[in-house]
Amino acid sequence: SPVIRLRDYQPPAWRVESIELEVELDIDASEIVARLQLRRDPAQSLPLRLDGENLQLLSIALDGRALDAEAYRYDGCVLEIDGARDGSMLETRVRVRPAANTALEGLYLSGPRESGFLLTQCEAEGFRHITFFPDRPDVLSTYTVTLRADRARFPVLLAGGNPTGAGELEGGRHWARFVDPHPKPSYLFALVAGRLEHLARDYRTADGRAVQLKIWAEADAIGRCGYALDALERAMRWDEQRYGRNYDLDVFHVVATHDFNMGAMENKGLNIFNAKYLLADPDSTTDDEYRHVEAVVAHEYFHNWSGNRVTCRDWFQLSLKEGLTVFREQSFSADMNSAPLKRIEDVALLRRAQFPEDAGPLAHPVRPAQYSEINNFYTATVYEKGAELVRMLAGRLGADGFRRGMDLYFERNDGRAATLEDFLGALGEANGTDLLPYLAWYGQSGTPRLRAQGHHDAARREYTLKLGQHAPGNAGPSARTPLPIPVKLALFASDGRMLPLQLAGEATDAGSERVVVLEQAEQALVFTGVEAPPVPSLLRGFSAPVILECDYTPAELALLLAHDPDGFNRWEAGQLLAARAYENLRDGSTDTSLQAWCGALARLFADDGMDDALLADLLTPPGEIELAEREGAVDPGRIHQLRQALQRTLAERLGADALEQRYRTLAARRSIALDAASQASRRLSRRLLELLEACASERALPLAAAQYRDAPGMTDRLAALAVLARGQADEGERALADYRQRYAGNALALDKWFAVQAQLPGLAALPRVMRLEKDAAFTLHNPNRVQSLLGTFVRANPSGFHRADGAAYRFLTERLGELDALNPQVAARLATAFNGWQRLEPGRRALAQAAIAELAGRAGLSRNLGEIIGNVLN
Ligand code: HT7
Ligand code: ZN
Repeated sequence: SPVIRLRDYQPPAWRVESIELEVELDIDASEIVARLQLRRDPAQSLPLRLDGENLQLLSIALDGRALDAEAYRYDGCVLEIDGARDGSMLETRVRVRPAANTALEGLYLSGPRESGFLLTQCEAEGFRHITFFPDRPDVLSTYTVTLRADRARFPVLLAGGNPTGAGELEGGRHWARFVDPHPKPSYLFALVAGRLEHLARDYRTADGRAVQLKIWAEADAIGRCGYALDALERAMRWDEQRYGRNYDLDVFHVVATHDFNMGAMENKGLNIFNAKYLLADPDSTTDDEYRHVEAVVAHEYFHNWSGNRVTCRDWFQLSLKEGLTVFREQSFSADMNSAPLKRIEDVALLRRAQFPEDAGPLAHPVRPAQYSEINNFYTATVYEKGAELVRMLAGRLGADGFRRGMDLYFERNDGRAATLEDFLGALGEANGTDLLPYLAWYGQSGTPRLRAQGHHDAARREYTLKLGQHAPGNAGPSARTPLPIPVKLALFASDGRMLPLQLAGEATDAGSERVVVLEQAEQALVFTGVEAPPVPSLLRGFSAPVILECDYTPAELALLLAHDPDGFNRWEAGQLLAARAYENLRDGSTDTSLQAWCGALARLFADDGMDDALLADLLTPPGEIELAEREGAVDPGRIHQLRQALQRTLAERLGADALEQRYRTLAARRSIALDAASQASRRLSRRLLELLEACASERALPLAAAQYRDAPGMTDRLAALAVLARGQADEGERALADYRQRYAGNALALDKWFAVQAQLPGLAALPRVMRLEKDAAFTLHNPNRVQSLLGTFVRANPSGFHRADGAAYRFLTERLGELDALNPQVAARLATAFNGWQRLEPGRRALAQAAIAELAGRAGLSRNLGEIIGNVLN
């Protein structure tokens, strides 16, 4: 399939000033009339070419005259039309088949045909599945949309924009019209039609606009939309206060669907959400999920400015909207919850999802240079690493400078399709500084390494910190120039005090924390007035997305773990120490990391002043995926066993009695309250139960059984279920059966039932997954269900998926074949589980390679799956 390259970008030869859409909605066959007001770029002479896929062309007219068959050509992808001029009006009429659309791209049916509703998904290139159009983000048009449908079957008709009229038609049909005055690209178009209920709230923007907020869901779910509505209001206020951004239409609709390929979609005025990120109630939603709902609601809302008002020139600039919006979402969540915990969560995700992506055959720059299927580039690199790059820029400019830069960016690019250069240019110009050196971060793949080495000169009372950077092997040719790497740092005395920082040659001291931007390959910092060898705390708050190489001793890490007031770096020191402790167990090496880690945590465990949630995170060693990143020849089964042994050692050091006692104290105050302290207490209680499971499962299992029975909400219930399921006794099966029955009608809760079992470690996992596929509730047609069972198994259960006999590799390729025929986007995402196979130990590597090669050799793979499998294999 053709490769699209950034360097080949050409502005559109034809633009569409305005579009009028008339849609006759029906489950099996909907008809769409589109009238495009065309503008030709006088500098180009290309014929009019419109994208269109899976469209049955019914009629076509140019400037009011039906076109002869010779005047246009349609090859199934592109419609080429002769005779169009600047100012021409093109009218097409097409038919599409929503109920047969299993790819969930374009116009499709969510739910059963008798009761489900119709909706659209257009990003990235779904609009071409609805009508003929230049389906690229730099063609911005105003939209007038008229929907018509049977009133009884489709009582609610929605499209993005302000409602301008509605009425009855003959034969029980009705219509509704929407006008969106803000020019937008086609990927932001949306419509929804069906039997939906809503929850409404009046909102007044800071600049005085009265807005109706409406959340729509099916009748059985509307009672679970209140939390999202509150979150939306918080997000709108926050964007006004933090960025001075106001909402700009009279209505803002949000719709929940159970059938969605991604998390949510920021269509102008009509956001559509995967129900998983919108519905929430204590009985079926965990604390983590509540926070995700708040974050995703905010993320999609924030896109109204970072994405919609200022959109992307082309899909290579995807991180311009996604990295920026993730950063905005992260800042919002940090403000609404705990900032250090949020930072820990975000960095843990980066390490779990983005670092492995960046280290393997799917690595690509935040701004890729080429793709064959754009849907494959909605990646952790574009989103999460992209957000880290914005965070570095924001840190570099400071809060006021960043706000000034963002104001200029929005002002200058409002109503435009922009580039990353526009973004860096505005941020820099507003601050009288050149940020273009940061562009290098966007153009290279791989995670850079930062090397730090300290030397103390007692006689001179000086501490010299040498910093150096090097690009990883896969960074590409642009990696020869050094990157600007902001290193936030502090120095600690051996008693845990932070030292004042005085750089040689600088007049004033700069407090006890500062940011140094490493701009060369190497740089030495000399701190004066340092009496004794200090312990450096580097990259505080994870100030740059790099891998730090620093030869800390176990005692130095233990000191940071005990004293660093930067919550993130404290956790980081614990993670490093835990990784070293893991190596102690793995290699039988004799350094003192294991004792240092356990000892430091035992002291924190006994410290009454510790925050429960931070303590829970500190008591959690790096996950199996992160540990695998540090290995040469990966044996996931052994990593699992060693990590279990590490947890057992820690748990024994803390003591089963102490764990149980603390657990019981927390259990006695169980509630469903969502305040920070209640969430923190549930988080710690879960961790303590797991540690008890590791060292004394005979004591943990009865506690888990009682917790499952008495849990006031899903957080406690699911935590207990996971422990019971791992315990494998009858009690576990009984709890699973009870849960299955209790939540039979609740799709999101059932997803968790599948996921808990898909995570059971080792050889038991594959047969369990295959048995679960036969459950009446399992289907390959629903992306959430596929993710909960198959996605969890292949991506979050390394010891289960990477069985030594390779059976799970063949299982996955079989399912990928079936899934690809239904939904190529979902198949391609699942296939990324093969990423990293080259680093497996030889036996598994050969089996994985054989399975992937067999799949790659099959005829008829989609472009989505074909590209991922082709890249993974190489
Ligand atoms: N901007 C949205 C991306 C999205 C998407 C992309 C491809 C296929 C289906 C999709 N659904 C949503 C999500 C976001 O980042 O806000
Ligand atoms: Zn987004």
